Amino acid sequence: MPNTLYSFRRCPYAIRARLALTVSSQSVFLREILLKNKPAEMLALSSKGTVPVLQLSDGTVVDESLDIMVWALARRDPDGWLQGNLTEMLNLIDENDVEFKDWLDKYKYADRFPEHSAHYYREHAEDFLMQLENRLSNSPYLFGQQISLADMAILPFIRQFAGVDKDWFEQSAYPFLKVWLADFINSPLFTSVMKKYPIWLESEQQTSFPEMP
Ligand SMILES: N[C@@H](CCC(=O)N[C@@H](CS)C(=O)NCC(=O)O)C(=O)O
Repeated sequence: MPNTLYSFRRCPYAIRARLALTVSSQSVFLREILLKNKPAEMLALSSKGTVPVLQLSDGTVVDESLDIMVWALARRDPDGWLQGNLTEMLNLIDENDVEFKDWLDKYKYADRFPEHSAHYYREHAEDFLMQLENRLSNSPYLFGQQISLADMAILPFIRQFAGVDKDWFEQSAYPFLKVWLADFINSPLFTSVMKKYPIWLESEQQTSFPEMP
């Protein structure tokens, strides 16, 4: 059995895993799932029930998106995503995954958090955006002249943030961040990982990912 990835197209964690698997040319069987109807096979591998989940052919289960990225890049890292100050990168990713993600969820689903307004949640999320803008005003990517693990781990979340209120984002004061995001969204790599796949059903044929050209 080849490596198998349980994934959900729009999930930013699953997107970052697919980005790393693709750039490092690690082929997997892709199982597109529905979060509201998770397959028993996936829950048996990882009971916490989050995507992405990667099952390796030797049976090892990797059920954290960042671990999947690092696993793939450790095997092949043609664009040098792991080059640079890894500790600092991991710190920034952690800030994204813990604090920023929390504000992003509250901003996105503000009706579920009526204690404060969407505007309030967005302002808190903006602390992180300002930090990124500051970095990007000094260099084209978060950690210098080339794309790194940090860019690819964080970009899917900034895309989600921008999509909550596109008009607001368009007029916001983050020129460098906007270029960084637009370049990512228009890249062949991002386009390739956002291809739509039918929901995986047990009886179905396996879908290979990434697709070979
Ligand atoms: N720390 C996990 C978080 C993954 C995560 O929270 N994924 C979301 C979807 S974006 C999920 O599966 N949520 C479970 C659910 O909605 O039931 C990782 O990095 O892989």
